[in-house]
Amino acid sequence: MELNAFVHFTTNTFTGKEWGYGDESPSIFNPTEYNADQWVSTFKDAGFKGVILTCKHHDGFCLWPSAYTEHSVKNSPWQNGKGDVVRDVMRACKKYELKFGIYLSPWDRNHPAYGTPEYIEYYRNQLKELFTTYGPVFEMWFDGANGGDGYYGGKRESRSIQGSTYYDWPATLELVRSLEPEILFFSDAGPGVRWVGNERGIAGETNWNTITPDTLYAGKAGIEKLLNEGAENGTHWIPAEVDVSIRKGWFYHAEEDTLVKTPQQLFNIYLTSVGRGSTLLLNIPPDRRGLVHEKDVAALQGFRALLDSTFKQNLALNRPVSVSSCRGEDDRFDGSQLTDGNPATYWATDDGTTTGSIDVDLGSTQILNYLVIQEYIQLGQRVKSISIEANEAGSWKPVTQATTIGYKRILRLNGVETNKIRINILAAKACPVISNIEIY
Ligand code: FUL
Repeated sequence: MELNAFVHFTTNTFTGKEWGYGDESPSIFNPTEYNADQWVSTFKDAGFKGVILTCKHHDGFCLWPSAYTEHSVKNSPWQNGKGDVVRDVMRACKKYELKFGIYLSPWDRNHPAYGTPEYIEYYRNQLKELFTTYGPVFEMWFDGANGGDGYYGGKRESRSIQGSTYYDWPATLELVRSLEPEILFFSDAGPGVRWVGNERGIAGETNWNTITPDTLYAGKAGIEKLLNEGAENGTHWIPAEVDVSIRKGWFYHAEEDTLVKTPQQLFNIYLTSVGRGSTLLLNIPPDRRGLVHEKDVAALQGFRALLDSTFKQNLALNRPVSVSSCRGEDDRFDGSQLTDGNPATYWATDDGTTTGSIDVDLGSTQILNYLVIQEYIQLGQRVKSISIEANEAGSWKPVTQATTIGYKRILRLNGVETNKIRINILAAKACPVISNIEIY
C-alpha cells in the first residue's frame, strides 16, 4: 500500500492538548464545518491507499456513539448528538476506495475501571461493537502508552498496570480476528506490523522485515534500534510501519500552522520510509472546523507533485539488461524481467549463487537522480548488500551502495551522467530474486 493516512481527532482538537486527561466535557467537541469526505478525498488525491482513525485516544472520548459509555459524540452538541465520525470516515473510505483502519487506545484516562479486569471487558466490548458495526477494517492500531495519572471516573489519581499481562492481548487479538480474519495488527512488536522505533519518519538504512518477537520487551536496551532495523535472522515476518505527523503534534493546534512539513520534507520522509521498504503512515489531523487545514492540503498537493515529477519517466523501462547469470539459463528468469514493468516476473540466479550483477543499458547518456529496486517479496527478503556503478568511458565508477532492499529500495544517484548502470548484488541470504528496476 506504501502510503496510509493517520487521523488524530478528538476533544484534544478543541482543548489544545496532546493527551487529554479524561475529564473533558463531550460538549466541547463541536466542529463547525466538519466534512469527512474532504479528509478522505484529500488523502486520495495525494495517493494514499488507507486511513487509520483514532476512534478513541487516551482521553477515552469515543468518536462513535458507543453503547458502553456516555463519554462520546452522543453527548456532544455536534449534529445534536447524532454524529458518528467512525461511520462517516468508513463511508468516505468506501466512496473514495481507500481502506479503513481503527486505532482504539488501550489506555483510557476517563474510564472508572481502568486498571481492573472490568475495563478489559469494556475494551473488548468496544472492539466487538466497532468490528460488527463498521468495516471492513484492514488494520488495527494499538499504541504503547499505558497507565499514569488521569480522571478515572472522578478519582483523579495515578494508576499503573502490568503491561505484559494486564491486557491479555492474545485473547483480544483472537476476538478481533474472529470478526475480521484478514486484519493486520500494529503494535510495538506486531504481530502484523511493528513500530519503526521513532516518530521522525525514518526506517533503518538496513531494514529487515523479519524480527524475533521474544527479543522485544519494553525497557530493553537498544530496542528502538532493533525495531528500526529488524533482524536478519528473525523468526517472524513483521515489517516496520513508519508513523509520523505532518505537524509537530499528533492533534491539530492552530499555533502549529507554521510547522506543517514542507513538500520537500515529506518527500525526504518518503525516501526514508517507502524508499527503505516500509509503509508510511502519515498523520494529518483535522482542525477545529473539522477540515484538513489549507496548509496541510497544500503540503500534500506539493508532496504529490514532487513524487509525480521525480518518478515521471522511467528510463529503464523495456531497456536491455545483461546479467551475470540467470536461473537454469531459463528465459523466464533472465534480465529482461527486471525492466518489463511487470511486478509478477523476476530475475533470479541458481540456488547457491548469492551474488551477481545487472547491467542496464539506457541507450544514451542521461543525467540520473534515482534508482528504484524491488525484491519479489512473496519469496522473502534475501539481499544483504548492493553497490551501484555507472559506466564512464568504458570503465565502471562507484555511485552508491546500500544494504537491504526488501519490497522497495530507492537510492539517490546524485545526478550522475551515464549511458549504463550496473547493480552488483554483493551478498544475499539465498539466491537473489529481483522483480523490478526503475531509473529516473
Ligand atoms: C502514541 C500516543 O501516545 C500518541 O498520542 C499518538 O497517538 C501516537 C501515534 O501514539 O503512543
